[in-house]
This record gives sequence, structure tokens and C-alpha cells, in this order.
Amino acid sequence: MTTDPMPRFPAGFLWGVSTSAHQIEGAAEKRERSVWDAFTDRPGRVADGSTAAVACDHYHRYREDVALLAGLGVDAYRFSVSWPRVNSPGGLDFYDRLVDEVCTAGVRPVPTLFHWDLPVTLDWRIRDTAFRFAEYAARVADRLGDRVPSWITLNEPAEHTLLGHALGVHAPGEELLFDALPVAHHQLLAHGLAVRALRAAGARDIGIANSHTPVRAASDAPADREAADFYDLLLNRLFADPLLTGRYPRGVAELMPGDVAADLAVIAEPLDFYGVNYYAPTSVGAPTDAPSDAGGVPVPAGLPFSVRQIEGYPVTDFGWPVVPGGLAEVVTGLRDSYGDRLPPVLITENGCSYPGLDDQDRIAFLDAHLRALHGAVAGGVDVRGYFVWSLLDNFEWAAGYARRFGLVHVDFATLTRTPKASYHWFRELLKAQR
Ligand code: IFM
Repeated sequence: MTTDPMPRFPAGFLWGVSTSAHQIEGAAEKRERSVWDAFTDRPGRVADGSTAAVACDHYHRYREDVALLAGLGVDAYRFSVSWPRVNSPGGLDFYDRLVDEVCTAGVRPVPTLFHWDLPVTLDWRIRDTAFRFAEYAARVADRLGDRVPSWITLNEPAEHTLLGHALGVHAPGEELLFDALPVAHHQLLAHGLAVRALRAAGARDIGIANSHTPVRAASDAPADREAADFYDLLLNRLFADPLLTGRYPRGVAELMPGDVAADLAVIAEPLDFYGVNYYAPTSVGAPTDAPSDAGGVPVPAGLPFSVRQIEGYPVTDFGWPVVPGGLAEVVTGLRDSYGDRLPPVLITENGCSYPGLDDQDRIAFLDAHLRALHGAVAGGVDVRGYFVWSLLDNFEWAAGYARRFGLVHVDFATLTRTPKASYHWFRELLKAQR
């Protein structure tokens, strides 16, 4: 890691950390069940057999967690609102208290309205879910809108579609493969309807958090390049194109349910910012006879692509390659592809899983990604903020508690929070950026 000082980001750059409700809140008995509760009840679905029933117990310890945010000196806190909790008595009261606490700490609350914990009674395969989501967004905005300046509708609809509905390794555990495409469309429609509902409730700063992975063809062979282009379409363009251009990539609209032309006008409601979650690039080649592995996710044979190992980079303890330049590549690529249609970008997630309190590897990861991002900003890409994933070690979905992304260590037996070396490093970085 270089010892040169971190270059300065532009004045007003928003520094933050991210979390999500299901991964940290616990207090499952005080809310409706979500698809994730049902999924974790199925034996063998979560690596360590754990559930998020208690998680970090943030529901009861949010004051301690907000004090950690304040101590870090961040400008903004991205958290998510649990739809099943809002459906339950007293649920909105919790977010009321949380938002008050965050504001009192001088931190800007940035809620995400959907981070994968769909009420178990709902189903994204059904179009009506999009309309229910807009109603829910309006309820939350009605209650919190007087203190919340910025809103995020959905987190990573690509992963929720692919992992949850196409491959079945996340909740709700459907293995629909390409029949999962309506799930993507209904989430995008939900996003557009929610943007309208939030604006009608007076919200002025609205975006989405989309995951992006630069896709690298395994070789120059035409079959590898074709497979990589298709993967790029599925993971990146399927979600960015309709939002930013009002069109699906060629060939996709025909696969969506019904006539989607009118829906696309809703989906393309102008955004105030575009959130990017970046973790790693993906190497993709032509289909193989055997299943492949995408960062721990088994990709079955029989699809029109296979996922390959990226060689030549260190890996996190999840096995994900550490490629800081990929972050610059994503934001530069978005600017080049979408031009003026791309609103200002916020990096809504970036981080890594490593064990230990003296997490020098996490410091090196964040340092290198920020330097790469700075290069893109200096090159003219309009990036306005950066959020580390995550404030706390938490329930890492199908990996359970074994993968630790936090700046703050959580002992899941005692729920004691201990800031890691990366927490102190990030605090000093923020001080130097002021
Ligand atoms: O923990 C997740 C988060 O919920 C969504 N983005 C990726 C993170 C790390 O896997």
C-alpha cells in the first residue's frame, strides 16, 4: 500500500457507510416474516445454519451504532427500511427513532426501501407487487420525509433476481433461470412507481443502488467474447439501460411479461443520483459442460456462459479478486455508455470480507479503491460520494456470519462491538479530507 497521502476528493463529496435491515436489525419477533426468514428455515440454505433472528440486535442497540457512526465522522448513513417491519405494529416508530438519532448525530440518513427482505406474503413474479411497493414507499415517506433528504428505492435488483430467483442460492430460493426475467421487470417497475410516489410526497433526491461488475472475456475467442457480452447484458445493462435510456437491451423486451412499453416510461423516471455497488470484475467464457463458480455462487452448466477465475490478483476471504481499477472502470464505463443521461453517481457500496480486528487487508482494499475512484473523478466522472460496505459485521446472507465486512467487529455471542483498525483508518482519512 502506498504511503502517499490520499488525494483530496471534491468539496462536498459525501462520505458514508452502508448497512441493511435484515443483516443487522434482529428483533425478528417484532415484524412480519420475510422471504429470508422462510429461506433460512430450510436446512442447508445458509452455510453456518444461522438465521438473522438476532443478527447484530441493532433494533435494540441502534443508539450505540449511531454513536459509532458519529465517532467515525461520516456525513451520511445508508441503511434499509424493512418492509415486513413497516407492516407490523410499531415498525415505523423504530425508523422514526433511528432517523431522529442519526439526525441528532449530525449524519444524513439515506434509507433504502428494499434490500431483499420481501414480506413472505408477496412475490416479485407477480406484477401487483410493484404497486404494493409504491404504496409502502409512500407510507415511509409520509412518516420520515420531513427528516430524510435522500432516498434509495432498491438495492441490487440484479442480485436479487439472479441469486434469489434464477439460481435459488438466496431467498426466495427459486431456480427459474431465464423465467426469472419478470422478477427483474417487476422490480424495475416498482422502482419507477416508487420514484413517482416519493416525489408526490415531496422527496427531491432519489436514486437506486445497482450492482455493477466489469465483465472480462476469458479470451479473445469469439465464443468467449459473445458469452461475456451476454453476461454483461444480464448483470449490468438489463438494469441500467431501462433506467437510463427507457429501453431494454436488444432482444430483452420480447422476453418480458406483456407489452412493457408503457412500463418503461415509468421505469425511466429521471433520477437525482445513480448508486453503484462495486465489489469485483467477472471473467466470463463460453459455456462448459460442468457447473462454474461465480465468487462462491454455483452457476449451472447449460447456460449460455460460464464464469471463470480471475487470475493474478489477491483475493478476499470470500475468494473475490481485489481489483481496485474495476471501480474506476465501472464509473467511467457508465459515463461513456450513458453520457448526459447518467445523473451524478454515488458509490453506494464498496468493501470486502476479511477476518480479524487488525484488518490491514481491508485498509489496503479501501485505500486502493478510493485512489482508483479519485482517478476517475479527476478524469471528469461526476461521482459525488462513497459509502463503505459495511459499518458492522453482519448476517452475510447465504454465507451466514462467517464473512465479515464490517469496519466494526461484532462478537455474535455477546453482541459486543469493537472498532477495527479500518474504522480508525477511515476516521483519519475523513478528517484529512475535510
Ligand atoms: O452484504 C451484501 C449486501 O447486502 C449487498 N451487496 C453486497 C454485500 C456483500 O456481499
